Amino acid sequence: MAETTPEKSPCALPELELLATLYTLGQLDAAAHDMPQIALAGRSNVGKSSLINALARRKKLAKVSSEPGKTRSVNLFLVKPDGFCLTDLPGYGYARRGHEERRSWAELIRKYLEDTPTLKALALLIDCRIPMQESDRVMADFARAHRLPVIGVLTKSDKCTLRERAAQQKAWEKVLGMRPVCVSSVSKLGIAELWGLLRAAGAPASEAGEESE
Ligand SMILES: Nc1nc2c(ncn2[C@@H]2O[C@H](COP(=O)(O)OP(=O)(O)OP(=O)(O)O)[C@@H](O)[C@H]2O)c(=O)[nH]1
Ligand SMILES: [Mg+2]
Repeated sequence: MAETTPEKSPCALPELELLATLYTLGQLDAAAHDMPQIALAGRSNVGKSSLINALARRKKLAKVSSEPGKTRSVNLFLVKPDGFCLTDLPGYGYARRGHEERRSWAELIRKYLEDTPTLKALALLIDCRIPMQESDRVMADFARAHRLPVIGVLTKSDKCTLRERAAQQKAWEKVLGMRPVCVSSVSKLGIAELWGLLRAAGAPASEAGEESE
């Protein structure tokens, strides 16, 4: 009889495990920076936490809400067995939080992005349904200025027609220099393709074919 491994059979996609939840600049400083990391950045409510759950094939690993501003911390998820982290960041551009709270989130995001030497790439999540927003362009410029590779991700693609998706991909390709992948955390469109991009970008140096010391 053929040997089966049911728990691994649906796919060879990685598992995610919550490693750390960081609320303050001090906690960021104390966090281990010895692992390659890829950050998920995007406007509030774009679907970052839902995407973490879709990638993990779990419902409640990351907290999701229809209310913008749900994620208030920097959450590190270990990708197993690959050995890099996916980081769920608080969303930017949410006006209804108090000025002080928005300022401290922005500071947390900026510090994380600037002071994580092992940051390998930025997955920039953009709502497929809405026209290009200045805040997303600012984030793309920030990544370019810091020589951080960007993986463009068009979220909530289940809400868009094929024609709308193609138009958004074309428009964003000009800005990002790569064709963004269309995903849906509801239909799971593009999730396997995105895993391919994330794994290629997050692979520790030795696996990516670079010489290790
Ligand atoms: N139709 C559809 N809805 C989605 C998708 N992804 C997320 N949503 C919905 O969008 C809302 C926001 O999702 P979250 O994952 O919490 O968004 P977030 O970017 O983490 O938000 P913040 O933590 O506030 O920055 C929720 O109501 C989700 O159910 C998707 O692919 N398709
Ligand atoms: Mg969130």
